[in-house]
Amino acid sequence: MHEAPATAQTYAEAVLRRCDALAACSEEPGRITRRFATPALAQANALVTEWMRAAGMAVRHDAIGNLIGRYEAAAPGAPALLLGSHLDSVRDAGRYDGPLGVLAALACVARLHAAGARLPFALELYAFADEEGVRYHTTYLGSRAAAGTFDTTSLARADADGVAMADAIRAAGGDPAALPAASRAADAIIGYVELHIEQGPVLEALDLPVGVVTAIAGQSRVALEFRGLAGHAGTVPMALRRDALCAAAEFVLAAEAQARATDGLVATVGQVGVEPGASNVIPGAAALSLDVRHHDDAVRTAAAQALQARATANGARRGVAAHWQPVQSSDAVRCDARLAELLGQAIAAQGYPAHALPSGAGHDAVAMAVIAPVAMLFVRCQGGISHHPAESVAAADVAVGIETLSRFLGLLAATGQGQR
Ligand code: HGY
Ligand code: MN
Ligand code: MN
Repeated sequence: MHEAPATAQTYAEAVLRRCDALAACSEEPGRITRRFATPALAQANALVTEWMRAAGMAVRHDAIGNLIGRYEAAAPGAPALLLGSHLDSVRDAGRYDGPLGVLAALACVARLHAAGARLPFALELYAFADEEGVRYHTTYLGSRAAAGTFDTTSLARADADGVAMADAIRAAGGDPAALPAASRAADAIIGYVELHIEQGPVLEALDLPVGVVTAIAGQSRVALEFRGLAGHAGTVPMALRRDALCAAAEFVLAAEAQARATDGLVATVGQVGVEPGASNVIPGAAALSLDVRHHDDAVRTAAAQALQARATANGARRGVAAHWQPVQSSDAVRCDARLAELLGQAIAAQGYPAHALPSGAGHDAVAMAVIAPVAMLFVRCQGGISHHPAESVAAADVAVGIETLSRFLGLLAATGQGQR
């Protein structure tokens, strides 16, 4: 008897089981940490390779280590729609930020494969190798390589263990010299579409399973170091100190105050390092990371400039030098209205309102927007929690995400055949 095609719910439950399997691919026992070009990421890639092949995809890696599955079009020579998300993670991560987008898109391909169906365009599914930028503090390494915007000067960056990026890429089986070949020709691409957990509270507050992303906030990442003078904690009078950590602490609170006072601005100091780091020594140096974001690039850059001036002034008052080193900056990206409209139609066809919302989080779509129109579909996550092991999604919401993406592919195939 012909089995009824599996429902979106069935695929969603399988996707969640696969997210659990990927969660075991970690550098750290008992928690999820899967950085760029590590054996843990290679382990995850091996699992996803199997799953891609089972869905009828031809699988390859590119020079930076992105995993790419291709599902052929009905006819040869057709352009491709790119789907994807990332498999790298932050430290002590949740299991859905990245993998859910890769595996939900893969479920849509598996549905086509199970039905023996082909679209008028090919599907290429990217499992990007580095979106978070945890190992080298430069985000979107994988998607920048695909977009042809990879900054080759970052190949010399060293990680916390002193391993240069170029060496890490080679050790993971990639080839820094072949990075130009990883970039995709824009004229052969219809667009890039990414499903991702919302990582925020809006969909849950509206009691909606999915939403369409309108734009992705721009972000500035800075390495900031305060250099004062180490000294004896017991003998240096307070008035004579050049305490680098006090200058840094004052800056952290100033950044928070500036963000609280500016609508839509967020500023975060996520990393702090103190030298020499002994309890009876006045800190001579304090290193901070700074992450500033806003959906309006002018507001973001003005805020970063004001914070740089604040760091210098605070430091000068304390006899502490402030060294401000921009690490990376990515402008805000608007999602493509036509693709977003089709996502909205796919949502509405299931009886849900097509709620549109901006993304405060960065995504590989930011990098891919250089070579293709991009669209994103958010899936509700419990409490909006992310970058945390408590990250969680409901299978029913993932099912709506898969159904929406599947319907979107049909609409794109029917409306102008998805030609750019
Ligand atoms: O930091 C971000 O916004 C993303 O999770 N990489
Ligand atoms: Mn992500
Ligand atoms: Mn993330």
